[in-house]
Amino acid sequence: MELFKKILIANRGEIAVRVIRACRELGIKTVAVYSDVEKESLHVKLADEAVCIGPASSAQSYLNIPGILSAAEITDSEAVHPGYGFLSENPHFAEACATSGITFIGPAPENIRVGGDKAKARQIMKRRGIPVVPGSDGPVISEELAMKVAKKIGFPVIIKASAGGGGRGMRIVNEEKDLEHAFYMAQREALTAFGNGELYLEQYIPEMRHIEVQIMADGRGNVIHLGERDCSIQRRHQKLIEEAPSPISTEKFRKKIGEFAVKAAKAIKYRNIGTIEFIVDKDGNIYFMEINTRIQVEHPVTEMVTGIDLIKEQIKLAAGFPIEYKQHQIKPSGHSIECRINAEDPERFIPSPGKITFLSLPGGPGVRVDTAVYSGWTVPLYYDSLIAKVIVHGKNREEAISRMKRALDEFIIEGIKTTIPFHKKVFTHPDFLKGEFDTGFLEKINNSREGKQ
Ligand code: MV4
Repeated sequence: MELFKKILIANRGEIAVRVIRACRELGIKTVAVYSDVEKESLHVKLADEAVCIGPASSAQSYLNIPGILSAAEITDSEAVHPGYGFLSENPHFAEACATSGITFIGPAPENIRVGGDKAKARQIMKRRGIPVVPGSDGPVISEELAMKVAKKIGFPVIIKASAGGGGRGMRIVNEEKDLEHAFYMAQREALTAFGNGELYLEQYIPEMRHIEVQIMADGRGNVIHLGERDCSIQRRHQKLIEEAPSPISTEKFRKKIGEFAVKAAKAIKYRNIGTIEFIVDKDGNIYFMEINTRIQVEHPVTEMVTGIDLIKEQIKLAAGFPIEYKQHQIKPSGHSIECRINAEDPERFIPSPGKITFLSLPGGPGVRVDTAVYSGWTVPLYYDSLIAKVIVHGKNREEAISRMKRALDEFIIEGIKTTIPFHKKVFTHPDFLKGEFDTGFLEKINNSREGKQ
């Protein structure tokens, strides 16, 4: 078996640069694709070749399947890495790559389909004996069925979209009289956002933590997990800070959640790397939530504590190599935290694109910055506002926190607004420092701040 000679990266920004770095280390040539407004972007400068695939709008460039496949064909690329977002979880794209004789670096189209059908994934896991939050068995096809299920499990309940993500089509329902309206609102929202109005229902778990497990599967029956990440610090369903291990984790907890994750991956005959997301309630009960069938933004925290390069692993798995680790060899060491730095107003979280007039990045012991920005580059307004990820590693959580505070202080970014001041505030909050938080943390600290004014 051989690795690929050349890979096309069907993405932009920091993840495109991250993939180029892995390819370089593996001796693989790289092809960047870019839109009209990204000629001067770093992924274009760092790749061995670059192909313009269309105008600024994502729909006509980074989401343009025929354009990307043509670029792969004219450059003799053997494989395509989709990064995250864009076409990374599009089963049609994975299939179209295969049809064109190009390896899609990711899971099988069938794996992507299950990941995108959250009601079905839940049903599969429930039947396999993996704990799920009490709720519907598969989709709720009518408001009447939703009411029947809700009465059985008790209020509050949460209605979620089968095709969901990003909180769209999601409704918390506190009492019986609100269910009918919420059901139709959620259905309409899901239909508008995803072209699919299918819904499912779960008991609402207050004070939940979002904890996910990185898994790796080689399609030969070998599945291992690389430990958990705690992604509970979210705002409007956008993760802002992630860490590994979870502050609530123990060896026993990791073994348990890890075994659930491996079982979930085996249940759908998963291959390549992926993430199993769980809800953990305040008593530590673990429930399957969903499967993410891509490399995730927060993958570096797992890399920092395991020493494993997840992008290289993705590439090797896609080329057909078996996993070269045994579960017992995976021992997370120390603690890692990531802050997502967005080009946004830190108070109101509205985008702040524009020219970066001066840039100086943090460094030093235990600090990693994944970014595609440079002094003089203009942040385009067309794409998501993530401009850098700062990832720290320390021997324990305390050291990781002190390194993150230092790194945040070292950043100098002039010309645009960023969320760095927001992160600095979080890193002084006593509950965050104690590791005592849940997915409601940011709303809570915001409300208490407003309450004082
Ligand atoms: C939940 C939940 C409570 N119970 N599921 C799912 C996606 C993630 N971004 C938030 N999700 C939640 N799922 C059950 N069974 C609470 C959340 C949740 C949330 C839901 C609605 C509005 C705001 C929220 C903020 C954090 C977490």
